[in-house]
Amino acid sequence: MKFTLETIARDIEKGDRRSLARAISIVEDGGPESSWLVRKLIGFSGNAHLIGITGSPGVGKSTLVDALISEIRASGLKVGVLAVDPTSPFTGGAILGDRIRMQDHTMDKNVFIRSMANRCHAGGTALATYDAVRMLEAAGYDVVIIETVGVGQSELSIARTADTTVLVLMPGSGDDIQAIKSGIMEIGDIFVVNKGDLPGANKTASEILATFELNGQSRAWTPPVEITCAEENTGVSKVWTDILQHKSFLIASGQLKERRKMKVQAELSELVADIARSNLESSLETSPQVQDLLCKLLNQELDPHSAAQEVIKALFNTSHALPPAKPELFSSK
Ligand SMILES: Nc1nc2c(ncn2[C@@H]2O[C@H](COP(=O)(O)OP(=O)(O)OP(=O)(O)O)[C@@H](O)[C@H]2O)c(=O)[nH]1
Ligand SMILES: [Mg+2]
Repeated sequence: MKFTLETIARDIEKGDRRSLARAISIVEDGGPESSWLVRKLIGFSGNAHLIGITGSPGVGKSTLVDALISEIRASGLKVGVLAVDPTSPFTGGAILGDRIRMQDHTMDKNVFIRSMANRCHAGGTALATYDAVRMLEAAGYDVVIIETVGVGQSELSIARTADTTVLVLMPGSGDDIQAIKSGIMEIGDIFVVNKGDLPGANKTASEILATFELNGQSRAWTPPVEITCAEENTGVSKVWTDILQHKSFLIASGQLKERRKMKVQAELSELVADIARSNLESSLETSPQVQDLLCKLLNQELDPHSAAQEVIKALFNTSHALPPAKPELFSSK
């Protein structure tokens, strides 16, 4: 079946779910069609509150998201969920699990849940996530939840796409507490100790609070620490209230603008690095100038530091001409 990029863009604005799903696949693939869609819909983006839910594997993020969806829907808002796992190729089961767990909401036309495919490099997933969020915003979603596993570099870059980041732990998450202490995990605006039905939840919550004192800084926003049992929907409404309060705080303090500025900055530098990388890869093969540099490097006529400077000059002096998108004849997969 043939679809045009024009009809996809038009139908997204009307909130059509099939077009939205197609658009997200397109931005996942990247390329000129993706750029075309983003350019077309950019004016409709920027309006959703973005919530990042992150934490180690199995702490109950998806279960919490599922419970949060109900809270968000009860307040009449449209909610989109992107489940992203950039690190592991072995998450098929977990992602399927997410879908099964969240199936209560599949009949609700104001809930859109989507797993983001694993991409070959870290920047790819983050970049695709930014654009997938834009598609959801263009389709009128008020809240977008981004679920990511873990606390590594690529997850952090995804966490940075969020306005409010919720860090989920569970009783006995000693390694996570260490990570918070050492500053690796200083990304939580709200902390949740899930599986509050298991022993040790209060202890874990106090340990998190103790790390705030350890860090010592007086912050304008003190992250609340909630204990939940997502499976039984206990404590989840408190988390939603915290998220709303954090949003108000971000707006009132001017931090929302600041965070979004950092975000576009991060996106721009990732995008430029991405383009530079692919330009470099193709010019390594084809550019006579680069071939000449390689030759000089090989013969020790030039040092690699100077060669890199030359390549950068060459890469940034040539404009990266996008191949044209085919808006009329796009064939959906
Ligand atoms: N006891 C208890 N178990 C829970 C609770 N919430 C979730 N679980 C269970 O914990 C397991 C993992 O839950 P998920 O929601 O898939 O966790 P996750 O963090 O999304 O996992 P990944 O996406 O694989 O990292 C499942 O078996 C859930 O049923 C809870 O509040 N209490
Ligand atoms: Mg999950």
